[in-house]
Amino acid sequence: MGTRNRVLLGVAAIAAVTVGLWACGSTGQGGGALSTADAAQAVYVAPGQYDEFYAFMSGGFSGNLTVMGLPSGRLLKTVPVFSQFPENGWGYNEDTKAMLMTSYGFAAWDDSHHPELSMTNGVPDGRWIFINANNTPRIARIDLTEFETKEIIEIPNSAGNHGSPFITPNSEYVVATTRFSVPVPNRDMSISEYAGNFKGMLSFISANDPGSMDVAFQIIVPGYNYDLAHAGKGPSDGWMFFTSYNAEEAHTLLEVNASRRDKDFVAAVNWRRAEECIAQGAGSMMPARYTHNFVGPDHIARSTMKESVRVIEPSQCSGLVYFLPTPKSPHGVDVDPSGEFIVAGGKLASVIPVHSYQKMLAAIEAEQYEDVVDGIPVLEYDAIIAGEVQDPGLGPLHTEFDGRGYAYTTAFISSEIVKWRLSDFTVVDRIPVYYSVGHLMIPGGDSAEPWGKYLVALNKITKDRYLPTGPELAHAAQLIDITGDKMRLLLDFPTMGEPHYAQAIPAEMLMEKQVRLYRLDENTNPNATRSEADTRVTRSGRRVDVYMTAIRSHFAPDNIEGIQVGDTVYFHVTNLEQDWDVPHGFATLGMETAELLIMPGATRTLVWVPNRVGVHPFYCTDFCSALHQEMQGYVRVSPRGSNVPLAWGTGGELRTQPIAAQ
Ligand code: RUQ
Ligand code: CUA
Repeated sequence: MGTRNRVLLGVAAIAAVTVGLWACGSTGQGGGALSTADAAQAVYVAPGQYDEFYAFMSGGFSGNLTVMGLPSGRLLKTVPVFSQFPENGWGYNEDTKAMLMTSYGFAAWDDSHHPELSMTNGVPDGRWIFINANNTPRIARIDLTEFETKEIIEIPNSAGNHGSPFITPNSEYVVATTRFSVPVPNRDMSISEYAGNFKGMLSFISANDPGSMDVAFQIIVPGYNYDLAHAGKGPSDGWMFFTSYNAEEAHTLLEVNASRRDKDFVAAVNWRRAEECIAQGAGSMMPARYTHNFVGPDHIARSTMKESVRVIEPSQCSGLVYFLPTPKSPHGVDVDPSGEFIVAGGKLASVIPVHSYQKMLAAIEAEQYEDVVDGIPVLEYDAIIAGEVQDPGLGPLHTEFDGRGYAYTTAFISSEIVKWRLSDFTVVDRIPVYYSVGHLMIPGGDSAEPWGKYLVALNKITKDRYLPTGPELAHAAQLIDITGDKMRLLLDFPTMGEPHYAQAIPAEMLMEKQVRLYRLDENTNPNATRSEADTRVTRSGRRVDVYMTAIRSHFAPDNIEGIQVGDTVYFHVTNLEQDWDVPHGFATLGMETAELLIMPGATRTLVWVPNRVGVHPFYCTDFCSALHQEMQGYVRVSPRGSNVPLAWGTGGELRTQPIAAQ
């Protein structure tokens, strides 16, 4: 046996031991035996072949979205959303900086949790995907013909935008909940005055009209922690269900103080009723500053500030909100494909409670209330419960559906996926996952018509699953085949950041409509240069504008003189290519920002303030052609006040702008 084989065996042996250690509490059964060869076959995508699904994985604390292929688990793209992304200049260049503006100022980072595909008739339609920013509350819309973030709306009166951006069946709204209740309006007050003064907010954002995302209305609710949400569908279309915990209204050591009651609430909101009440004048406009950022047809992002938002109190609109008592500190709330069952994952509960939509309606009709809180009726638990899933694993969190009558719930503490039957709430299979699974994702698994072939477990803890890489390990996803009676583990694959949640859609729904290039004759960017003949450099006081083009394999101009230390130099670079997959990059020595990466036919602007005298090379950063290494240029930087005239050119004499004209 060669050394290499011995090493591999050694690694395998260690892995086997540590798996034993970390498979804490998993019940051991399940995971229908599958040979390695069978599993490999099931996930193998031959060279040149495509994956069956696009999977959109939230980037978690990377703030972005990653696109992976299923079943291969291959990384296809990172779409920057809420965090600056130096790889393509997102949030660094002049054209995209405005996307990261908030009412607090420029936010370079956020924490994204839940990608949600746009829907038509309760089924993902592949137009857009939305994703939330948790820290500075925002929702983004990403266009799925370009895989680019096009719009971001900030959510006022909110803090910790966790239960977001769950979508209604025809994309009328995406929602946002405040995980952290805060004073509304936010003001200087003692934290000890929490009870009664800190409020929750359930926000409905109109989503179906690109360029016009806005907070349609907010519903003010008691000061609990609002965690997750899902829309009703089919018969329950028109309702949105939100989990809450901390009905104790604790403001310190929630670990203990928010776990005292044995039930918290699912808030059921009748959003059609909200529309009626608003039409009749309910609610009022409250001053609130929040940004709306949008990339226009010229590919330039602009940020505008909104000044007010409509807020409704449940007492102003009867029949708007009901509380469904739910054990215990519920986390996920998921609605089955039929729209009848509302499944809540009680982190500390020993069963999975399944509420019935029909029973809920009947209980509302019969006024079967056990209490009323801040004008919100609390329905009787026994009147609305359809059933409880027994032995669901420890720490049930999230549930998705396969469209064939089964539900799949993650159990965080016992590290397993539990499969149960919707007809009788009986557990029929379970499979251990490695380790500590949060969300799971079945393509279309929260929709009216799941593509129930695969399940992806999104695990929080990796430990020994991959080659160790120092203290920080990539998060681990696991692909599971759910086509048979027994779930079968197929593949482990690493992910970027923390993919809290993911969604997936069949490849054929997106691949044909991908934009391959931007047409130069449709480039409306005011700084575009559509031909080399138009390239130029202008000075106005201390500001210099360089109108530059890039094409295989040169920049025009590629020699520039007459720049002075302390000038503000705008490089407006247009990529003249009209061919798929030929971006050019741009970077210059000593710049204090990220590169430009310019798609074919597009224009991007980079700002540089040279701070020392000398000749500064610039170059193309993306290997675009055989002569990519020749794709370079020089900027001469002279001392401030120098009499070197502004001059530029490519391949010949420099053209000069006389000093007098400068
Ligand atoms: S959740 S911590 Cu989606 Cu289970 Cu964010
Ligand atoms: Cu252009 Cu490399």
